[in-house]
Amino acid sequence: MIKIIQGDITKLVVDAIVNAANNSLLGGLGVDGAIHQAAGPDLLQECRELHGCETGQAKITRGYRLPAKHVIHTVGPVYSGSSTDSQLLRACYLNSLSLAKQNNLHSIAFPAISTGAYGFPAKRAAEIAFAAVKDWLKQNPSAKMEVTMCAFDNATFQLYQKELAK
Ligand code: AR6
Repeated sequence: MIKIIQGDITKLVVDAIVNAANNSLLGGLGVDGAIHQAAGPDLLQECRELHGCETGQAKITRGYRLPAKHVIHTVGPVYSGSSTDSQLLRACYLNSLSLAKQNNLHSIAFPAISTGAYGFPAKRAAEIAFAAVKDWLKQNPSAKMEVTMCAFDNATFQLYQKELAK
């Protein structure tokens, strides 16, 4: 099942929220900064032990002071206009969902990965995100995964409404 909301992902009560991180996994601005701020310093300490993350891959930590039990850290592509951008963005969604399933989680919330500092055009990113999630849910019905697509700004929320209606 896919739900959409507009708001702050750090407030969501789910098994895992996804962080749009960078390769270092040592924090940053945007949603990454908000998640580390809300989770507290123990999150950074656990992230240090992960030794970074490749673009398109995902790693899991606990959620610490967040209402979410876990954080799945994924690294979106820095938008360059090449076709690998789309493949890597799709991989972020698929790998995060598979990691959630492997950890027996049943609810996950995603921010609009790569559409802030990393410059991915929001409309194309929304299309890729929804196609990836829909494909994964179709292929993994036994996971009983509840997916929340969290838009921060109203423009992204409107794109998500259109994608959900498709
Ligand atoms: N809840 C939900 N979405 C949010 C929140 C929030 N609290 N805050 C921002 N967004 P960005 P990226 C939205 O830049 O493009 C960091 O420095 C935001 O409006 O956070 O993947 C990392 O360390 C946008 O729609 O992530 C990396 O260096 C979306 O989250 C780099 O930025 C993604 O914007 C990653 O860039």
